[in-house]
Amino acid sequence: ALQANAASEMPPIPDISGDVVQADGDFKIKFSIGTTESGAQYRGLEYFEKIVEQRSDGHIQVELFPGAQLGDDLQAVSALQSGTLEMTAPSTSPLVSMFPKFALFDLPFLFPRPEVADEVLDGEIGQQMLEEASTNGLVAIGWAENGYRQLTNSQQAVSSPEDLAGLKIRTMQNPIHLDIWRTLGANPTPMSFAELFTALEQGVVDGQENPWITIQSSKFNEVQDYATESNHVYTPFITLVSERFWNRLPADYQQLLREAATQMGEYERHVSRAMNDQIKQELVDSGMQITELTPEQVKAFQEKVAPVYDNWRDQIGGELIDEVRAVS
Ligand code: EAX
Repeated sequence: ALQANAASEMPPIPDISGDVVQADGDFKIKFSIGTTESGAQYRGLEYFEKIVEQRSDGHIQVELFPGAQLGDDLQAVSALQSGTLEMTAPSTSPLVSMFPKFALFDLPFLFPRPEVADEVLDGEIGQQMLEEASTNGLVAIGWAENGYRQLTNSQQAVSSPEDLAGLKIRTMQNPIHLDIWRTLGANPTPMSFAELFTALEQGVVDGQENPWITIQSSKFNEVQDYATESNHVYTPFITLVSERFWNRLPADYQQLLREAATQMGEYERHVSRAMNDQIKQELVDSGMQITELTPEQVKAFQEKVAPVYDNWRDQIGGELIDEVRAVS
């Protein structure tokens, strides 16, 4: 069982800077996320709530719904589209069916360091992606991070692609992730995040992959004995607003939400990274066996999974991939 209370050791929520924004009307934002209250994402949302409530002088109220209680990533997005939910921040991966270029972020081993992800997300490419995702009833206003994904399973230590043979791995609802695990020799199956804990507990799947902080905050370590520090994909969170709600907001409040989303994204990434090593250690302390890979072992995964780049190059755009690789 989990002992340490990670939340208490998270970097504190910063003070709010910025003037009060005067505009007409009172508004309520229900903000739903898939990860639970003890994760970095929720901490970021608390900061967002504080900024928005304080700078709107209480005229915008934010209510937080963690742990997929209002639905998983895809369900929350469709609630935004129909206008029954105001905000959510899903992993980009389940949205690839709507925004094909988001497949960029699912390419294995694309970002060698978090700073490269920052440069891409906070630069022109990230801006273009936000604009492209601002359609179909959605307005995209910022980036945060889920982070580097790590493999866990209930069967055995994994240090090579060969060790994956026959392992049933849950993936996000995303065709690139399916391709990755098939190419590596595992037996992947897509599944909603909301169903994942039970599926692991009941042995419907043997394993899954998520960042350490999400593994801990969802208690997957209680039903998974083995983990591999694979860092195989870096997953961003994208901050989305319902377009129906957005269009009711005065422009000054729209601008306030944009600023708050940017500040949340910076802070949440800081929290996520500051917590990463500590949480990995807490997972070890809780009894999880974590396999760290040597550079040669990482290379074996990278070489085996390389064909995935060719399979998705046309959909993503070769130039875009080359541009990102040039940043690295
Ligand atoms: O909202 O589905 C998953 O594995 C993710 O971590 C989820 O997007 C979190």
